[in-house]
Amino acid sequence: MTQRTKAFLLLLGVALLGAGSGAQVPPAARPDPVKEKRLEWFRDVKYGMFIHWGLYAIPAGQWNGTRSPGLGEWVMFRSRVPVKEYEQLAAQFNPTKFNADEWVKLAKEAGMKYIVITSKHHDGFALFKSAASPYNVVDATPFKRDILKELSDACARAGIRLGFYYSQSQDWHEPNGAGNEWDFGPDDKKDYDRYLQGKAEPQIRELLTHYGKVALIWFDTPRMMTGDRPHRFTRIVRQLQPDTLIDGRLGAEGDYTSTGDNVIPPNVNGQAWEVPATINHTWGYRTDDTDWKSPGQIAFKLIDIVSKGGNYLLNVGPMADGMIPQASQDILRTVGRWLQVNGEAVYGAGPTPFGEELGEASARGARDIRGDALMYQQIQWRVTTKPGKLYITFFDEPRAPFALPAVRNSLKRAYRLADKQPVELKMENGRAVLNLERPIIDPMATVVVVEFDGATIERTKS
Ligand code: FHN
Repeated sequence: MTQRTKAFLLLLGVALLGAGSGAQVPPAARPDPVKEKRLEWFRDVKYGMFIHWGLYAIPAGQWNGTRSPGLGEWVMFRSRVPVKEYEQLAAQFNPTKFNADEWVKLAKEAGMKYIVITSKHHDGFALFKSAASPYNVVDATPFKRDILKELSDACARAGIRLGFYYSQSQDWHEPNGAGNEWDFGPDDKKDYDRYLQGKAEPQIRELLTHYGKVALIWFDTPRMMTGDRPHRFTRIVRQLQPDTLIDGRLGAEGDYTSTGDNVIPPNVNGQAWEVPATINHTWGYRTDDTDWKSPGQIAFKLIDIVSKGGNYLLNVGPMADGMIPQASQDILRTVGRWLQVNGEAVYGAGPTPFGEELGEASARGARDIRGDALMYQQIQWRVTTKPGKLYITFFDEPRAPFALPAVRNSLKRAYRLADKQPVELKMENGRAVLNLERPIIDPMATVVVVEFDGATIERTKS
């Protein structure tokens, strides 16, 4: 990939964690043992599948023959479609090619360890049977099948964790939900608690009651989440399923931090966090967005995130017939094949003990508009760790010999993870150096394992 071979430097803002439209609320500084226990699986899995699916897959980025710019799932808002018109899409929703087992199989082949699906997005339409609102897939569509039930059963069969995205604040279908000011007037004149108590809170109860063990609830865009409102959701979650995680966009402290959409923080962060990200540019399907990230870009982002201590929640936007776009499937499976061979460097791996490979602060002390230092990102190599092992992933053929940062531990041996072939490792001027055979084994990403004495790396003081 030319980006990598040229080894160019990207300018990135520091402290992006928490930036972006929906992101917020860093967790408390002092570790809470109950929360840490809840988070154990989340810290290990590293890579999940986000699914944005709903009525918006039918117009797929157009309204009445006119292109509706922006995110596919925002078509109702962008084109100011009246509720009475938009809700007619429900009568057309008949995804006969939907097969929950196929979706779960794809996630597994992709190497993804958890799935999060939109149970109700901002348009207010629920992909599950709900007594709280008839605007749902079972009661309002010819399809009549409970998508979440089928998906949760398929996940249980395959042993993969399932979480539910739920738009708690914005609901453009409801007179008192946030966001729809073209049908219902200004948000500040609405009886918002009436909406919360009449639809959102009961639906969260339904999600936590009818679909088995729920891995997490992924709240989003916390508008008007003041006073006791977010805490009412927390209480429902904790009461019904105490192990269910709450993301970082409820409007009160959750279990982990959600970064801004597609925002990868520049440095290591020890708190639990997750990057929600698109595989093209939209979340919900749109016919005209075919600008897919390559498998190499996805692999880089995944390892970059893991090397900083986070999780990557990568989105697919199924089409109206229930199929996940073929391009998404192909990209995910290519990364999945790489993970089958190199997954040891990812799953359950800790962050880099170094940091110099991530980049460096701008020498001129440049700052972004929030006053944070800007950083030049390096993209040649990343490091992840397990006790006694360093995993060095090269995205470019490194200069030979490749000198590791100086450490106190004695280094025992080095080998390629993919085929276990030894890599020459020797000491030169007090630094360990690797001599990799050329060309490197996998130009997408080659992992070299370096085994060392002791459980963790101790840096040499400079
Ligand atoms: O408005 C939503 C958007 O449609 C999408 O669901 C993303 C996913 O993180 N969240 C909001 C914007 O941040």
